[in-house]
Amino acid sequence: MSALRHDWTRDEVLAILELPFADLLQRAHAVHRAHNDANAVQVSTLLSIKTGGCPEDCAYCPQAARYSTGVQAEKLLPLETVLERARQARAAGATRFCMGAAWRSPKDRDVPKVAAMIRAVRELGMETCATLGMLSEEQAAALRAAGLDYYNHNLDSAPEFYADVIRTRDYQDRLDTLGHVRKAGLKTCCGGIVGMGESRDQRAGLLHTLATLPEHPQSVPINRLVQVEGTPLAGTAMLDSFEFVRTIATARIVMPASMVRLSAGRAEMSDELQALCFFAGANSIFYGEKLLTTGNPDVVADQQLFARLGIHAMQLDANDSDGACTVHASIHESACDDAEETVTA
Ligand code: SAM
Ligand code: DTB
Ligand code: SF4
Repeated sequence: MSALRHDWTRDEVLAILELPFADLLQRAHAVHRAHNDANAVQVSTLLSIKTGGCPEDCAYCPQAARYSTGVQAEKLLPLETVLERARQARAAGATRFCMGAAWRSPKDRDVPKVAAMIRAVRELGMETCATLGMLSEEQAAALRAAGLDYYNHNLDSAPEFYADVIRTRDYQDRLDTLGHVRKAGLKTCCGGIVGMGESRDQRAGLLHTLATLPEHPQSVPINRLVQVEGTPLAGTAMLDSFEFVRTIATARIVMPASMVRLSAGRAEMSDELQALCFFAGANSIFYGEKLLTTGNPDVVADQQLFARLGIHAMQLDANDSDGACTVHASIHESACDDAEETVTA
């Protein structure tokens, strides 16, 4: 097993991203096997606990109030609703529950409400993740005290491309929040979006920044832009699928022990493309018909895909998440039952 490196140069990362496709995949898969179970994929469910009306200007985002995207602003969901959705997600085989809020940053009065959600979801034995915008040190500590496992805060793009996408807060704000999250003892979930019109060199720049943070983010979501009518990035040229796989493979090579999450954009991906992403080292997906506001593949399609690929849903380690988590139903068994008919049909 190779040691983790934090001294990657941007040129090295670009050189990996540019390898001949077969060489890149071979290398990424070897790294993946050395560090992870190559046939296990974690199943996470995402819930928007506070939708729309966001004051920020992220050019990709359907929840920014300033763009007309048809997303209606809603208040923070009640605890019982969140808990019910977490129970449903667990029953469907998810081991991780991620709560997202369309905030620039949480108000201090919101933190105890979200903390109560985290506590309740964790009592179900699920790993928890939250993404609520920028956090102060105190807010990060309060979420950790409630039992939060991961905090998601993406860098989104290379430093030099960032201002083409977001103007209402800068890259350093994001790095500062990540520092507060690490200081509180939370695991970081930090990645970005590709397909926003950035160059290959800028995709290398994003991966380089992630891989040279003081710690590799334990979780690295790679999103392919979901183009939503009304956002400034709607109509951007679609990223080549092989380029997307290259991004996943490079993330796996430079951050070998991190969870690399095949995140937004799966609804527009073929099964074959997703299979290549898993081979290249992706080991988590969002499961369930919706991401935050946009669509995701349906659950049966995902179960069948896992069965056809011989992939099983990753179980939580009882030692992880401070021992609070138990083993849950795998979607693999039900997927295999379905697969008898599906695969042989
Ligand atoms: N408001 C908080 C924030 O921005 O940090 C949390 C929620 S925000 C929706 C979480 C992440 O979703 C963003 O950082 C971005 O990476 C991703 N995202 C949002 N809209 C997307 C889209 N249309 N396509 C792909 N990823 C998207
Ligand atoms: C992340 O990197 N991707 C997820 C999660 N973190 C919160 C969000 C994807 C959102 C896609 C657009 C939407 O559904 O609104
Ligand atoms: Fe707001 Fe987050 Fe969307 Fe940006 S990505 S507009 S901060 S919800």
